[in-house]
Amino acid sequence: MSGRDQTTGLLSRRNFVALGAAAATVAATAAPPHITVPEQVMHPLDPLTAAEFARIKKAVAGQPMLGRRTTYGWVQLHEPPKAEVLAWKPGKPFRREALVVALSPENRTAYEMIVDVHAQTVLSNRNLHDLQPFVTEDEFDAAIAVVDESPKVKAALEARGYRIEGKISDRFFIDMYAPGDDPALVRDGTTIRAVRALFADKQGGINDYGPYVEGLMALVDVYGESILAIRDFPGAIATRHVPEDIFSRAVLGPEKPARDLGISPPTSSRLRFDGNQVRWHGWNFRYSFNQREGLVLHQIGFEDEGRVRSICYRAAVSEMLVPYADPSPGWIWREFFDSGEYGLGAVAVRLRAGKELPNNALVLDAVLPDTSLEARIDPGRVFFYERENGALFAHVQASDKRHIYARAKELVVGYVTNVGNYDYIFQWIFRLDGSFGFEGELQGMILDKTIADLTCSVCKEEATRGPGVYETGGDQEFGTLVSPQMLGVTHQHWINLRLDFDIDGTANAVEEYNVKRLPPNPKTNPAGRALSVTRTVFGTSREACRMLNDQTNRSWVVYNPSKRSQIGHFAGYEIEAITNTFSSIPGYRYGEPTSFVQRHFWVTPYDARQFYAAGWYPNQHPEDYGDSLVRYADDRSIYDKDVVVWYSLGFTHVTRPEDFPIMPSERVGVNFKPRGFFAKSPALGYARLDQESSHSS
Ligand SMILES: [Cu+2]
Repeated sequence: MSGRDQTTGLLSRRNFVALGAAAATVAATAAPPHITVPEQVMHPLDPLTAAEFARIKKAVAGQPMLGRRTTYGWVQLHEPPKAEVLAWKPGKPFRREALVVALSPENRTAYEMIVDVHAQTVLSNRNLHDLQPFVTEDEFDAAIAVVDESPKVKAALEARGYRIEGKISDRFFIDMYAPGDDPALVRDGTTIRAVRALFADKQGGINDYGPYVEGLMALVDVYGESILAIRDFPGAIATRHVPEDIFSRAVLGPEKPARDLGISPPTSSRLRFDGNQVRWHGWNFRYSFNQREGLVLHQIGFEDEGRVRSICYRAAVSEMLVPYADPSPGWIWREFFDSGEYGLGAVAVRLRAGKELPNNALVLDAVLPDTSLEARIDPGRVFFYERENGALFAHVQASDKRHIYARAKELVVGYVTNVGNYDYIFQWIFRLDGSFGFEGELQGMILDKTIADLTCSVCKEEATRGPGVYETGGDQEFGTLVSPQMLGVTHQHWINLRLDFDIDGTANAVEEYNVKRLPPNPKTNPAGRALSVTRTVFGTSREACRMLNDQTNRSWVVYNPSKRSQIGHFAGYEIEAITNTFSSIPGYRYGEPTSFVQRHFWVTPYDARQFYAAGWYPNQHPEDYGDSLVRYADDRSIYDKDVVVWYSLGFTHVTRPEDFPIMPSERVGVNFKPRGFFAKSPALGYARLDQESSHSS
């Protein structure tokens, strides 16, 4: 985790344009011009602006516990209480507060402050003691410098046979991580804020992620700027050149032509922006971008018979977990909380229309603070594009060749977070039928373990003995050989989505649908395939910690128990799994911050402090850390209450040779479909009707 985007722009007033005006002027060219976020605060949920960051900086400057080396790791809008936002009317004043997390190396601790932005005062200040905010860019850079100058690290590398002329970083990519678990991280009962360095042999190539020096790691005391420990476990060395350089045509092979699908109408011409509010074919929502979560959608609603009906108050990726399957000492600590350890928005990078994105994409900048609390423009962080996705519906009446049809046009809104070797595109999909969804595109480079083997060992056995059952073993037990000496280690990716549903108001409920096959009966079920549906309405949060079950086609419906249609149905939205997996975290660990991956579905009553599935500070969390979803899911009622749904979306990555040196994108997703929300599908209005003429074939 250290490949960060360096293309941040300096902030100047001329860089700002009002988004609505600029969006209207985007021409149908392949590369739409750069469009920045609006500077004016128009709504209580708008992200902090450059002017506000300047006020926040002044507000915290006088805090006595801050020193010369203080940096600001995490600064974002502290959202007003939900009731205040819902009661607010345009033109009325509203509160502006910021969360400011300051790191104080002098005091070896961090502080969490709430700042009144208007009044320029600090409302509260909490010493975080043993809680560690996510690691900042500056801390990684400083730690790299410490490692690079360490004679002990150099000696450890040379002891493995490497010759190092000049600096360590001339030969090795010093790859930095949040440290995970390690006994060296706690001294006299106190947590030492640290990062962990690994070493990848560049082998003279451009790609940072060459073969790792297996088993060698350095822990760096971040506040002390010193080596805390060197972990040197036995491990193989890549004795040959590894064809991992993804920036080399010699590795990729000859370039193949790809047909350009042509320029679609620019998405910007179909979107209606009013500040950070977006409207598209009935959909109506706000967006913001922050360091922890990246993109956040607010107040998602749908226009139905002339008024916007609320569906979801807030939707964002609340946490990620990437647990690796290899139990050896070089890998056992690898259980990454990508949000709580790195900040998904802090490590987000730019995507470009006509390059990584379709050429009709609209790409917007974010304004985020740097570690000295100066605002900067992070270009191209949020994208919007329309795409075709097959049929919305279609029918041909065979008797007279009448057609009814519509194509499914979708709006895609997302961002990409670059957590070191992996690039995750997280995007929300809005559809004409009133459904929406979340998709993850998992991309980048898998983490490889260097081993001695040159060929697949289990394949050799299978080739010899034929049909039978085989287990992977030896050095290849926990991964797939993807290239000679390179083992792509098996792992999982878990994304937790937090969706604060407000279906036609805040008082909602949740029920589970299980499809039941009735027992065969000569009278009541003569063919044996009768199906009925069991509906279970949850009473408490604890009851609603649930797993998917494809044996019963399980799904969940969030609904408004006071809002029923003419035919008696509740207005609801159904959570429908597209892809998912089992959890590699075993049952005996239930209760830890990782537990959000041990159930796919969770419901909690709304609580203004519960935003993240592994809590606010999972990085180096202490043993008594109780701030996580598994603890939020208690005996409180979730019936006819303001409920929050948390959905864990997993992918088990049994790596393939084709994932090396760069993996083709893996897709994961979940859908949210109206169930009883509409009297009839809003898709019907898009129907086109015609009839084939008699002489057409
Ligand atoms: Cu993976």
